[in-house]
This record gives sequence, C-alpha cells and structure tokens, in this order.
Amino acid sequence: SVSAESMSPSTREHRFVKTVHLKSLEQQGRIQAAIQTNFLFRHLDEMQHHDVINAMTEKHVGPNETVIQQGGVGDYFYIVESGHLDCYIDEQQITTYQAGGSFGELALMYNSPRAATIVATTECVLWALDRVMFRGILMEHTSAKRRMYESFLTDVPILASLDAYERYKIADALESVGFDDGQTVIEQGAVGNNFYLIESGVAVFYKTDANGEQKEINRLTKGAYFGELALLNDSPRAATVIASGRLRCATLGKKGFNRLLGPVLEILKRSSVNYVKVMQSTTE
Ligand code: 1OR
Ligand code: 1OR
Repeated sequence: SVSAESMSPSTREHRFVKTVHLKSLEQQGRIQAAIQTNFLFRHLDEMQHHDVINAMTEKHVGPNETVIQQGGVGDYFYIVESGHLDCYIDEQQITTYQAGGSFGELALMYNSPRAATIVATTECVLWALDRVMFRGILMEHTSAKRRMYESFLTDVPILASLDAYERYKIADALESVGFDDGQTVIEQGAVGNNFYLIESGVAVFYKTDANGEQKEINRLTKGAYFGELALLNDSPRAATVIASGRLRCATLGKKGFNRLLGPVLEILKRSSVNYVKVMQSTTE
C-alpha cells in the first residue's frame, strides 16, 4: 500500500492502491443488488460504488462453516448475497444474517479483535471486501458519522441503557435536520413518519384544545426526544412542534425507530403515560 505522507487528502484516488478483481456483468449485477439496501453504501458516489464492486471477491461457504471467529484478527468485511448465517457472542446467539445483510465491519474499523463468531447455517454466497479497500472506500463516511453522533448519543438519557454498538447502529441511521426560528417541525393531527432527538436549540410544543385554542404545553432542549407517540401508537401527531430559534435534530425514520430502538421501546411507552398525567393535572 501507499505511505500516508504521499497521500493527497483531496483526491481519494491517490490515497490507496485499488484492488480490481474482474467480474462479469452478471456478478456486478448481483453485488449491486446485495449492496443496494446496505447502509454502509448509501452515501457512496458512483465512482466509489464502482471501486467497491471491483474490489469484492466471491466466497462460498456451507452449513456449519465458520466465517468469522470471535477474538480473531479482522481481514474481510462481508455482504450476504444468499443463504443464512448465525452470529454468536460467547456462545450466545445475538442475531442472524440473510441476503443484503453485512457483518465484520467492527474489527476493520477499530482495529479490534472480532467481536462475534459468524457461522453459516446454509449454503451461502458472500461478497468479501478486504481491510485495505474497506478502510479506503467505506470508512470515511461511516466513521465520520459515528464520531459525529457518538458523544451526543452518549448524553441522551433515553439511550443510556444501550451499549456502544447499539448506539453506533443508531448513529449510522440518523439524519440531521435543521429548522429556523418559527418553523414547524410537526403538525398536530398529521401522520407521523419520524422520531426526533434534539441536538441543539429549543422545541416548543402546542396543543389545540376543544375550543380550537392553541396552547403551549411543553418546551424541550438538547438530549430530549419527541415524535415517538405517533410511531408507538400509530396515531395522529398529538401536538404541534415549532422551533424557537435555530433548532437542530437528529431523526430516525419509522423503520429505524422500530428496529434500532427495540430495547428502549418499553421505556418510551411507559414514559408516554406521563403526558396523560400532565394533561390531567393541568385540566384539574
Ligand atoms: P467484527 O469485525 O467484530 C464480528 O466481527 C461481527 O459481528 C461484528 O464485526 C459485527 O459486524 C457483528 N456486538 C458486536 N458485533 C456484532 C454485534 C454486537 N452484532 C453483530 N455483530 N451486538 C452487541 C451485543 C452486546 C449485537 C447488537 C445488535
Ligand atoms: P407525536 O408523535 O404525537 C408530537 O408528535 C409530539 O409532541 C409527541 O409525539 C410527543 O413526543 C411530544 N402531550 C403530547 N405530546 C407531547 C407532549 C404532551 N409534550 C411533548 N409531546 N404533553 C406535555 C407533557 C409535559 C401533555 C399536554 C397536555
């Protein structure tokens, strides 16, 4: 590979030597399909996409074959084209993978031992990307995002019970959105598609009562969340949310909300009872 000193920071092309494994159009199509739904590849430009496809090698494994051994050294990152695999940590099954899934990024990103063991349960076709190419093409974006959200997510009380890896997964899925003073973030009665964490600024909550009067009911700042009710209950938005000054939020879509906040959904549900309590006490 190329020494760090000779790498130009502005042009990706000169920073590492690209591996090219020639592929048929048919193979390229299959990789394309496998990486399409994968978050790690979402932000790549066409050039980077092309580089990834070029660099991948096809690997076939059979039932009971170990692809990754916990504690081992990280060599490849894998995308599943077909088949099923199980993921274990200390003999305990953590998750499973199937077409479109991916694993083996942690050891490559953090130069750490493999955090889990991955075993095929059926015949599998995998696409493997070696460490150098993985770091060269993919890591920039992913790690930048994880770094960006890392300290913020650690300070969000509702996520306190999650472990670092679960927070990384959330960081991968978050999108930041900004609102100007007075701009509406959520409209009472609307259909809800997003969950919000406040990164900075103030969100003001209003509710229209039976007489059609709009009243301020709440104010939240950094580290707080909102927009969970509509997603939890499949209900219309319970309040209008407006930015007071510049407001920055990190948002999760409905899918990400259900998939990534699984461990805290119960806490969110229990906490939402407080809204009703507050409502009762204010109407007394
Ligand atoms: P790796 O390179 O460490 C094992 O090799 C892979 O298992 C790892 O990358 C991840 O891609 C994958 N904690 C750590 N690694 C996990 C986890 C995990 N789930 C999948 N992998 N979890 C935390 C358990 C305390 C599970 C979180 C859902
Ligand atoms: P949502 O998806 O319904 C509006 O969209 C969000 O405003 C809602 O989720 C909550 O996250 C947030 N009552 C209802 N929703 C509230 C309230 C609230 N405060 C914030 N939200 N009350 C204020 C409690 C201090 C009760 C008002 C009577």
